[in-house]
Amino acid sequence: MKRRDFVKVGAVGSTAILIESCNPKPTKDIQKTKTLIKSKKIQAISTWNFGVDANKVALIELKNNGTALNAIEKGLNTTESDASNSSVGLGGMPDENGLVTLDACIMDHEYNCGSVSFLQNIENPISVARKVMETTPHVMLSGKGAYDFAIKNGFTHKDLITKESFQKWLEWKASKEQKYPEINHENHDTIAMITIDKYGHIAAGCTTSGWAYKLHGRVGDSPIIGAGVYVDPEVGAACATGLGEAVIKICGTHTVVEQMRNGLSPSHACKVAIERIKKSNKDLSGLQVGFIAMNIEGKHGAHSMYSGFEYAHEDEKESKLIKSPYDFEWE
Ligand code: SD4
Repeated sequence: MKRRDFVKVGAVGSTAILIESCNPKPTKDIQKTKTLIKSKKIQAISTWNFGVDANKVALIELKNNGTALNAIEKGLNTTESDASNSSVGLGGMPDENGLVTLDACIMDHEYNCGSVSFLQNIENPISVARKVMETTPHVMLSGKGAYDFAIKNGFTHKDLITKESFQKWLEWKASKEQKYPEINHENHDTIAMITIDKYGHIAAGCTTSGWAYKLHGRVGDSPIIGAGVYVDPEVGAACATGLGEAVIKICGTHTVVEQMRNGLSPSHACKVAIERIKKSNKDLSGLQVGFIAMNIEGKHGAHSMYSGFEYAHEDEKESKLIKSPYDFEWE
């Protein structure tokens, strides 16, 4: 063998070894996780008071033996298509240019996830996110690419701004200061949901038009896996709402899930993430963030920075709105 050939073989050989050590052969560990889910009690939790209606739709799906993932999609579609809700999908508050730009993501019990960001003119971004997850090798599509993908997959182009939100935007545009509205209990955006189905599978998702009057092109935490939503079938799931910039900085929902892995209850885990947000932001005024979480035993909880955050819970017995524990009073 010539030296040149040896170098060639050697290089290929070492690359092969390197690739193998970076990507060890799949073990049975992932399969093990499927049996770790302890609760088969069907239930849904979701953010804010509009979560009540979304949970209802999710529970119908779950009662009909539907999957946790279908329940997430159908539940969140309800809020997206509700024009009276000014913060998700149709009727969502626009950005500074008067354009409604949407973020959404979805994740199942096998670490599969899909997401869209900065998507315009599509009413149901959570369904597009699911399509990304199920039909492409990617996790996230953005902007025009996400829109083209949606149209190619049968979604229809729709004008999402309503007369009311356009009027409010005109008033904001005419105002001297053009300040961003604070995200609080009167002015909130995201619907995020966690479900468990009768097979003991857990799933989560969220969908939003984001921060009203944001800079054109701004993307929040909601389409970012580990920030707006995270699911680990060995542990549980978490979702975030509130000021996305603060959530991204601490990988919010991943942080919550890791705290549950360490043995904390869902609400305690959410509280730890809020503590991190306190540490990582000098100015906490108006910085509302709320987390919801559910573990694989089906226990759920929440914690927020300020008062006013609530989440909806529904199982086969009842539907209720639960006030989240918080650290500061919203004044
Ligand atoms: C965002 N987290 O775009 C979203 C907004 C939100 O309640 O959740 N508001 O930053």
